[in-house]
Amino acid sequence: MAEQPDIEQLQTTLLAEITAAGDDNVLEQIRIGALGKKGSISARMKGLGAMAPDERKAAGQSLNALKSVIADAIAARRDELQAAALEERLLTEIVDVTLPHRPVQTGSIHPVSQVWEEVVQIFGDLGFSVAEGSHIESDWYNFGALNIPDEHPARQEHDTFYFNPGPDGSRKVLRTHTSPVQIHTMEKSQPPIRIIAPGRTFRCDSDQTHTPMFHQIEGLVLDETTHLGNLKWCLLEFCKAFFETDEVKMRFRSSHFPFTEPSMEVDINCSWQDGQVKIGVGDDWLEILGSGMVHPNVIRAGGHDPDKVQGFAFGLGLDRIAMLKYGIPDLRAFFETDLRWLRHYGFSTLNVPTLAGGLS
Ligand code: 2U9
Repeated sequence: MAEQPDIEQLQTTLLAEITAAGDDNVLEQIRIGALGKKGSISARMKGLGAMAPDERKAAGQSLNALKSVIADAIAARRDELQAAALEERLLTEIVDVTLPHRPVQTGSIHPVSQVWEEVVQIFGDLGFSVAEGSHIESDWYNFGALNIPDEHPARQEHDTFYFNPGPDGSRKVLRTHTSPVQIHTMEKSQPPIRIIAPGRTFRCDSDQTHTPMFHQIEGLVLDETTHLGNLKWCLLEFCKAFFETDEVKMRFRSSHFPFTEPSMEVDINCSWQDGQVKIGVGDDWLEILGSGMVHPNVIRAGGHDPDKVQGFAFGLGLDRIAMLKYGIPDLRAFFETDLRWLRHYGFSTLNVPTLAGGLS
């Protein structure tokens, strides 16, 4: 429809350029050069104002027609180029679905979760069930029922996080050990009781070997006949299974806890080489847990008669035994949520620890 020779010429040139454009960038340059604000067609549009009315009308129509011819040609060429590019990709990017897949980076299990599950498996096999409870407890369940009265030095040792006092003046606490779980269990069940209580515990303490939140597993056995010999056997079986060695030796050292009498701390034999600890070999000793026969006052606080029932209890730090078993040097890294650390020390999600299939 271009009637003026100049416009005809411009159309011919632009169409030739468009046909020759080999990619999207070149096409875009042509579009800007013709239809952009300072483009060849726009420049001619601006010249219309200086023309006589008749001349302006004819030239305006021609320029508008040129504009749409060029815009259509650019769009058509763009479609052609895209179709060609797709065709080329389809020919080159062939997927061989029979090839083995690339390994996918998946999440991993935190060492504490792994060790938690391992300990649950071992004690499950020994006939223990798992009991859990609240992180927030009353003073009675965290201290009083465990034979830790007001003014008892153990209260200071526990570095307790206290909540603000309630309307009755009493203050709740973040549990400093999982022991309240055992008291609640004693209150609502009849012996024989055989439970472990794994969970988070809290103490207002932070340095190289302490974090304000840490993990414990405690155990409780209560029936009419359970004695210290049963305690020793049970803990020996646990250590052998956990450290995956039959060689481990144990040493029971007399100790003191308010909730057990007699009380014993338990060491296992180990050796140190180049700063690395090996369990079950060597003549050094390493403390791994605390234990004892449940104190009569605690049995009474749980609603039972210490003249009729007796039993043992123990407690161990999950973070600590995870470090020992898996050679993790720094406790604080456990809680830094560093993905590189987790990928290094973490465990496969598909490797669920079982005694039959292997723990680790
Ligand atoms: C009840 C009766 C008795 C739980 C016990 C320990 C010994 C012990 C420490 C180990 C390392 C805590 O994480 S740690 O610092 N625990 O030494 N715990 S006996 O005794 C109980 C608990 C509940 C009803």
